[in-house]
Amino acid sequence: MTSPDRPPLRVGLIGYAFMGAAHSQAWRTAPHFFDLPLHPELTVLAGRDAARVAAAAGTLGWSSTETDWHRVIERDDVDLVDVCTPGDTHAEIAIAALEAGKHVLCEKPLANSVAEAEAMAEAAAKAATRGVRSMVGFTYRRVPAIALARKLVADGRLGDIRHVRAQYLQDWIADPAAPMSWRLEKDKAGSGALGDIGAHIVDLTQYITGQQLTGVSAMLETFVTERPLPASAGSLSGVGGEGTGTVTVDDAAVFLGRFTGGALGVFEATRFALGRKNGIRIEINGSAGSLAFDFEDMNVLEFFDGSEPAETAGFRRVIVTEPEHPYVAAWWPAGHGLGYEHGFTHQVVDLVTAIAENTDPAPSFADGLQVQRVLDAVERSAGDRSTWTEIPS
Ligand code: SOE
Repeated sequence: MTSPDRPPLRVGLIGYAFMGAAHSQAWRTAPHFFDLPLHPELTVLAGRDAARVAAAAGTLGWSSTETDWHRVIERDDVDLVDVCTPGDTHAEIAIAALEAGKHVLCEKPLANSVAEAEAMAEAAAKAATRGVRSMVGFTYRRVPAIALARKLVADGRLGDIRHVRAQYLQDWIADPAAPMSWRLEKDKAGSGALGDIGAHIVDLTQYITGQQLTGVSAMLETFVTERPLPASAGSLSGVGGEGTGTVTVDDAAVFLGRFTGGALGVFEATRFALGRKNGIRIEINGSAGSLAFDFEDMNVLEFFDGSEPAETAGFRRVIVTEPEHPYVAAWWPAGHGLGYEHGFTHQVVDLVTAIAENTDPAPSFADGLQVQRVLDAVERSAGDRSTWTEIPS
């Protein structure tokens, strides 16, 4: 529990859809379960539609509202700007906030292009010299089972890493009748499954292994190119009405990668894995052991210890709910488990702590830029058919 007499950290949130709601829950909850060095205050929520943002502020717990994000940055009762908008506005908002001396939390992927991400990382580095901090929102790093996976690799329990196998499987647009949304428009989202969910498995595999991707070979596919516009023209996505819209992003991305330590990577990010809802599956095979994770069973990490005698060797299910694991002691007794929203709360805990300690939070905008460079390499590789070897029929 954070004492109410801790110095305040006054937050301005921009955007109130799925991510805005998840971030609001985290800002509200973190001070009730963790003893934070600063006390977050939900000061202002910004959105374009006055009536909708006022209703959202009431639901999500924000004290005031603005209909222009510039006002959030101009207010002297805001210390931190939390960017939960589509990717086409991340750079403009985050850079303006940093230059105004506001700390920034920005949703992933950092930007819609490498050029934008470079400008954001440069602004963040400059701001850091003035004690202004920034973080990009790769929240799955903050699942205790992922922290354990990273620790096992760092402690050498897997030996030399040979294989990294990562999938992010969803199916929310597998039905061709699923309507258009901003996530399906390149000028708003930057890319489709690749940036939205592929970014997570790029960040996670690099975080767990401590290695970075040095090169990729890729394929992108758009299975459904026309979709019905949402019935209501005023939908949050900003598109709507009669007729159809054209999908201008990938529905699925598959790519091979090589890591700095020599490991081979196989990646798949798709919104067409019918039956899979939020299946982040990672398996890492090393010379001394292996591990496997599935977000749809997120409190468990499977671990194979290669030093076990053959008669008892096998993947064992570690239930990562003991208080020794990061964050867990603040929540429930062993075995009761955490959920999707806890990663966002842990993100707030680590960001607030870094700000109070005057240190740079991780993942930084530089980390977000590196992921953006991987996404860009995937898109360039997918567009280059010269490396594709046809099989004669
Ligand atoms: C995509 O549907 C999405 O909402 C991602 O944008 C989020 O980053 C992920 O946490 C859940 O799925």
